[in-house]
Amino acid sequence: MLDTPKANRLHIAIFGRRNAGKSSLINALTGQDAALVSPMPGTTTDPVFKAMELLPIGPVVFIDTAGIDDQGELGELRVERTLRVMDRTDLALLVVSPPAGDLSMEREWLEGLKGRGIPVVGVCNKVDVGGMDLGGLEGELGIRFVPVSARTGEGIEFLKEAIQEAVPEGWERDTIVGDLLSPGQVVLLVAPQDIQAPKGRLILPQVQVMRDLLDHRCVGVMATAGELGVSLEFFRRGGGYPDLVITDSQVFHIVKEKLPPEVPLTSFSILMARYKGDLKTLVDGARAVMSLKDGDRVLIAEACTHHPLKGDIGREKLPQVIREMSGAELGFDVVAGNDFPRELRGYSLVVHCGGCMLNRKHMMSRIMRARSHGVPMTNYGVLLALRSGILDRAVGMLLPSG
Ligand SMILES: Nc1nc2c(ncn2[C@@H]2O[C@H](COP(=O)(O)OP(=O)(O)O)[C@@H](O)[C@H]2O)c(=O)[nH]1
Ligand code: SF4
Ligand SMILES: [Mg+2]
Repeated sequence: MLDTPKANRLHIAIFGRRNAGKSSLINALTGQDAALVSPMPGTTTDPVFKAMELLPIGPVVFIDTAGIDDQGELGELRVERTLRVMDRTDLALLVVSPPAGDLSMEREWLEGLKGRGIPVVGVCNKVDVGGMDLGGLEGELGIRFVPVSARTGEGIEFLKEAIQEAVPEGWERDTIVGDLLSPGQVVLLVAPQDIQAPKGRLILPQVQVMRDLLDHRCVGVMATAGELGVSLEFFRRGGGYPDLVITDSQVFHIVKEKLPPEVPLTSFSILMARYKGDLKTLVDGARAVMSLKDGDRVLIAEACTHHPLKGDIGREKLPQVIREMSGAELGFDVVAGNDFPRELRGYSLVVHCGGCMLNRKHMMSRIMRARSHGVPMTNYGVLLALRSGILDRAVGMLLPSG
């Protein structure tokens, strides 16, 4: 992801007066100490663009608008600079910290941002020192403010959730696997031996992966598990192995047996979990199943409303799997469609469906809500990968180790 070109990163501009805590906030959000010491008086006060990873949202560029609140003879220059920043902003944070005092500058920024249709997340910083009337602030400026402390980290997960919810449509991760490959690399896709429904077609993840490979000028070769030997023989004649193998989870074990451990191997469902959500959160969530205790409640969430079928995965199969894996007596709630609860804190785990009908933004909002409530979250595919013992290998090349 570090290779994401700057232009493809979400640009988050941070507006706030000097000392509101803009630089500290960048550090708190990214967990890095990379932000910028306040500029010395007299040096340039041009906005600083910093490409960073905002986990788990993804690659972003923070625009630190240091010095943009300068008054006086710099007035005209300030307006000019502000406009230049706003032209490049996808999402804005408006930071206020005590004592709030006169809010004319904040109002001016807010008007400019709203006029451009840029979503704004209000941040009330330095809650550790107190002295801020949050309701009054929200009333004055007409937007919601998330109370945080960049110093102690309080509220930072809630702020990430608010940022994720404000991310404009269209800012979805737009690659499934192509970002891991270079043009010209060859990928072997493996389907189960007896390809099931739908007749005469491939299923959506297979089609999407193939399209993504082509978009990234990679070569996709596809076979069923039955023809795996022949396919690998084909590669061997060329002197090697595929650069990556992506298999259906059902035949993961067969594929794994035939591939040397150094050949990268993953599954369609793991790639889709990464594409739709945050793979690390989902993998950690799956592992949290092992620490469930008697009496814990688990939320199972499906994005579609359909009649529960007998043996339905969400209502019967999955609770059984989770009971077996954890060895605990658990309570289950199942929700479907838009009924994903606002409050998740009563749960010890959330298991979501693959979310093929949700866009990434929607799925990420749900993941961020679970994170800010401190509740582990996983999905069916990742959980089943853990149970069948394929998770470690399947996520090996997709997650930084550790
Ligand atoms: N108590 C407290 N101090 C903070 C907090 N955030 C920033 N500060 C302090 O406020 C001052 C200005 O912070 P800085 O990030 O440089 O503000 P900027 O000018 O908006 O970039 C520094 O002394 C920070 O240590 C916070 O959450 N709580
Ligand atoms: S996995 Fe897809 S089809 Fe199934 S409930 Fe979730 S969104 Fe709907
Ligand atoms: Mg600063």
